[in-house]
Amino acid sequence: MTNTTITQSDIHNILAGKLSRHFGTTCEDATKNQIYKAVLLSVRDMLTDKRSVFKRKVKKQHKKRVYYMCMEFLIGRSLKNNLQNLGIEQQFRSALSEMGFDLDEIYAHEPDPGLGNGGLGRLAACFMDSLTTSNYPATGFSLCYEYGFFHQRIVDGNQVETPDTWMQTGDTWLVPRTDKTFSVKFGGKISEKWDNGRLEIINTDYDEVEAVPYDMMISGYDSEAVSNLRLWKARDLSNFNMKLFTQGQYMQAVQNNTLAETLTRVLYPSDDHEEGKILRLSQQYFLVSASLQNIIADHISVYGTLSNLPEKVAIHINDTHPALCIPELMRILMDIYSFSWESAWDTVVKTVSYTNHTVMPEALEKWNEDLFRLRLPRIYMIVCEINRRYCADLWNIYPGDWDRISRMSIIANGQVRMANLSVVGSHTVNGVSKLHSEILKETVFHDYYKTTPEKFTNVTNGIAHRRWLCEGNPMLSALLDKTITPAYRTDPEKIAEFARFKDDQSIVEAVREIKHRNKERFADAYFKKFGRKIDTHSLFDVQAKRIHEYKRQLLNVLKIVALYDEIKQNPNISMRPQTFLFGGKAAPGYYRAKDIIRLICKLGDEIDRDPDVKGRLKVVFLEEYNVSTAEILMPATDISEQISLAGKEASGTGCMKFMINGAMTVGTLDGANVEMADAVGDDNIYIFGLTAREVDELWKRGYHSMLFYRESERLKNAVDRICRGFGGEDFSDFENYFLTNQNIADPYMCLADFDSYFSTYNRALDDYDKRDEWTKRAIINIAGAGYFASDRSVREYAENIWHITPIDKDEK
Ligand code: 26W
Repeated sequence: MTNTTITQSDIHNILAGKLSRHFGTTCEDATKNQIYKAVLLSVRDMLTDKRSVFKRKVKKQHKKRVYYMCMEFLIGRSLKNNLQNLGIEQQFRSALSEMGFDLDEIYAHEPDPGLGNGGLGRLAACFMDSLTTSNYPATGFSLCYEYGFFHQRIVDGNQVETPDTWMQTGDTWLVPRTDKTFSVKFGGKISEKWDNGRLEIINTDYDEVEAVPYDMMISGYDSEAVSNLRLWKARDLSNFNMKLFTQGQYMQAVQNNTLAETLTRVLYPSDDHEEGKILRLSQQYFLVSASLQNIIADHISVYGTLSNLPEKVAIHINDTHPALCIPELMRILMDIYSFSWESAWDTVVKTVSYTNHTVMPEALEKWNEDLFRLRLPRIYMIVCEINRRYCADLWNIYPGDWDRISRMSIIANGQVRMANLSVVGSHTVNGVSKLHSEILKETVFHDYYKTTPEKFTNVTNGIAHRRWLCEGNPMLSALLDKTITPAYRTDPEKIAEFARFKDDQSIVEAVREIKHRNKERFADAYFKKFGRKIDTHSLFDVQAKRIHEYKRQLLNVLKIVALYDEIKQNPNISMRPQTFLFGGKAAPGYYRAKDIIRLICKLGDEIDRDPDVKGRLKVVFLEEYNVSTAEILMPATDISEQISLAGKEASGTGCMKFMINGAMTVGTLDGANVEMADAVGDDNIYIFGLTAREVDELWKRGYHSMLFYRESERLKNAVDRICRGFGGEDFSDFENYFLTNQNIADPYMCLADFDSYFSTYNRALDDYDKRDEWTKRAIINIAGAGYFASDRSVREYAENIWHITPIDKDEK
């Protein structure tokens, strides 16, 4: 799509104007960094203009709006996305080239802001893209972390974390709105005063922090909407000690290390276990309180009343991290707008909905009750009252059933349970894949499901296919444009039409050629960055995701070691050249995950050193896996590893990105894999291993990894080989991990699934050699991926949960 109303010379003039006004320079003299900033600022201006038109329409049409609250938005780079969405990439490319600059270099200059850990944050970013493209009135709320997700360096196999200072060049997109600040209060004392029959709540001695919004505009593809992602930054309101100042201690007067200075400093780099840190709780309240004050002020300015809040506002809490929305909205409605408890509660529940993204018990948030009370005294009171009333209701439904009531209680054993609060305070709760939503109903939320079954639903995740296919794989999307027309760009389910071409030899060859070119593109980028080569004629087998035991990078390692062992036992064996690529970061305090990285690296070194391998196997650990790397890695992939223990991966979204780029999935029946298998049929996906139910049964019967170890010679050799170590590095601890740990050996059942995995992978390897058949399967996967677009996911949320509609384009 090209926007024909803007020409190359318009862009030239805009850039010249920006360079002159902002940097006092000209197109001839500008540095690359000045050009980069001028480009970003020009695009930002265009988005601002477009947004004000859109905002006016939303207001005039009295549209219901959705506010998406999430502690993470992993947006990736924005420039290319914005230029393509606005249809002005070509004009920018030509105007810049005339000035002697290459647009691709400008793209590469943009930092990749790591405002998220992984799946949850990336999903939020994909949803903003789809909501905007589909013209829904949507706003995202998050925090403006000064330091995003850490950068990963690998030093001699060890992960070393360095700070992500994305703001140095990445803040150009941000528009500070110092006119729209709110104040957030922490701690202090609460007292109650009756005034004219009305209870007044008085908070004294609190710490006050100012929340300053930094806005990032989100463009949509060929749409009228421009959405806003509002990121809150903490600023100190009281950080000026006048007493010290008048004593002449100028530096000390401003050197107060207050909460405000640390609040939005850094993103918590862990998505696998709850740390229970007070700073994290404060971050969550800061996000929630500032955002809600903002939502309420906007609503009042349009409608002058809060009585219609649920009809005009939907608030979504993305996982439990923003769950304090529930008591905070109660506080605002009761303490500021004099709502009764009953009508405040009715309003809250009708407004708020909640998505769960994990069933891992250690990731479920629980706060120490004392800490919670100390930091958020008024919120604590409200949560207690929500809980008292809820438990009283439960008592009427389940008289005498103490066990059940204590399981469902929001506060118990000195802890405030955020998942329980989220379920109780929301009108709808959803999981992120069919299987996950069923598991929620059967396990984590079983009691609630039995009590209020109508609350529970499913929305299967999706990806922004414009970023992950159109932007990341321009050759494949050009082929789709040509064969099925560009309509799939805004109507992704149209990709299904591509299946018609699976028997067209010229298309089969074109798809294969594109895969090869994408491998070359990736190998070039890798060589430029690390100075090391990858064989582009080898099969690319990729596992890219956070490093976590349940995702089972270790199962993949066992497979590679077993293949290596085959070569060692028979050095002349014929084996197709394979490159195993791993990417992902380990939480800094997650010892086992870091050891898995070290294992992968050292195995890679050992294989590289071994002359017997003769280039047939190579293991690569990709340092610093992030959104930008993923964009070029996925189009280059032949086999996508989605091998979590069934029942553990809520959905997975990486699997969808690989699929839409024509990779074949080797995976378990977990998360979205189940629906992917339904979409393409068993012949076009490689499914192996225990099902979620079988895992459960085996667990209950008693899992003994040793039995599997003893039964399979190949597995035994692979485990033993790891335990013997590589190149002098000791990995003997894995013997304890896999086999002898008294607590529980092999907690994610790698050994139970190994044989099935190994034989399924080998079947895929054989199929890969039947080149046309393989590419036909790739075409079927591409064609089947339309359902997994986030355009479909947000439509389901809009229609079934938020009850919002797109703006009416024709109305002014
Ligand atoms: C306690 C800290 C913490 C931080 C983040 C706990 C849990 C999280 C996230 C909810 C973890 C997460 O990102 N979950 C992933 O969400 C994706 C989007 O729905 C799913 O596709 C992944 O399967 C799920 O692991």
